[in-house]
Amino acid sequence: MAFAQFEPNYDENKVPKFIVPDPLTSFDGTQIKNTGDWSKIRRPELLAFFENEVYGKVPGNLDDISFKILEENTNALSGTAHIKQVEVTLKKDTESLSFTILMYLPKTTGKIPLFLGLNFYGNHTVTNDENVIVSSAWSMNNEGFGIKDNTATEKSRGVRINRWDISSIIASGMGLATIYYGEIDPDKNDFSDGLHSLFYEAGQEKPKADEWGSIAAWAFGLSRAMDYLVQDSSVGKVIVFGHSRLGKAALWAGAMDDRFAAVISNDSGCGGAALSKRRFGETVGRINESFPHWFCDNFNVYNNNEEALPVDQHQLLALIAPRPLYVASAQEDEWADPKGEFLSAHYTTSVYGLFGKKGIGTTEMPEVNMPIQNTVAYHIRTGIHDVTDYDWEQYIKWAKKFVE
Ligand code: GTR
Repeated sequence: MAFAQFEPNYDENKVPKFIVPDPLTSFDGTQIKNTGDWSKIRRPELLAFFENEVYGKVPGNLDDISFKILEENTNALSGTAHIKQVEVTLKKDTESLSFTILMYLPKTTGKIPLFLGLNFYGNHTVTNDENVIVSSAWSMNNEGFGIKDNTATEKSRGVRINRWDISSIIASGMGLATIYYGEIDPDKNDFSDGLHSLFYEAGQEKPKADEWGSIAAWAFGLSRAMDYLVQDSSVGKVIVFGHSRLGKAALWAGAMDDRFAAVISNDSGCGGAALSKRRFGETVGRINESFPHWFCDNFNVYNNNEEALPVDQHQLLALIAPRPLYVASAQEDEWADPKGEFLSAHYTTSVYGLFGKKGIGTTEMPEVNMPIQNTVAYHIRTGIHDVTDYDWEQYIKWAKKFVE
């Protein structure tokens, strides 16, 4: 069935009626009344569901991981920041894969809290600094960014500065670590390259139905970056951040790996923060048709069949509890269903409540540009699907409450 032929629904009156699966009722009907039962019964079964039916599981363990500092400069950003480029190499049998973490740290002493996020076009696109290495990994063609033949060049240096407010992050006393997602797994429906191929059995050409798609591979990359960050003595708490498809990856990384102190989803939409059962904007069928490599093949069962899902995305978000969680939307980003993102954050409240943490009690969406910043935070800003200085301003303000 070609889901792309269906007109996406943007009419609130046409949202189907559905029951929001209760985070505190287990699949066999057991009521979850305390954090012990949440951690022992409910959380593991939800995590297993998302692992086997949505994002797919990692099929094995690496043999080795190693880190190499490629560049270090204590006088970056006109002398205000310390920059590091660290190569992470993953090994499995005879195969290996490397990606580079670009880090900007304020020149302060002590452990620096930082945001860790994947970027879409290469580390060199988030800065004008000429020392930042231009990735040689597969890149999405983009004429405006001077990327053709899937190869990045000098021309794309700095083209995504607008999405990474590094100077405000540094001025706040926090740092930024970023990685080009294409170095972990190229974003195309082809499983011959990237992380997946390291784990194949003899003769295998693509992951099995319950094995990882690209989102889970990007999330795995974030966790391997975390393996480095936890042993870097200058790094404190790490907040995993992501926009759009990379917001989906940040959420999955945060759910799987509790070393991430907090999680930020910026406009992550379908398969991210938004409730699938609302079928508003992008739907499960649409996303699986447009991006067949993002989720595991088992997720196709729910194409145009969201009512059959025994879970919804608020339960992915709840897996992050009791750690701080920020969900953000943009007013003009209807494709990502801002209301579905908001409600999803709201429906985690009972789980955060078990831990004595404050979620979002109301089902009423806040006005635009009026953030709610509890342990669970939410804002909808004016504008389009993007990451803006306004978004960073909110994330920094919120993060400062718990990182020190
Ligand atoms: C869109 C996709 C969304 C979102 C977005 C992005 O085409 O339908 O789910 O992930 O791409 O990553 O920018």
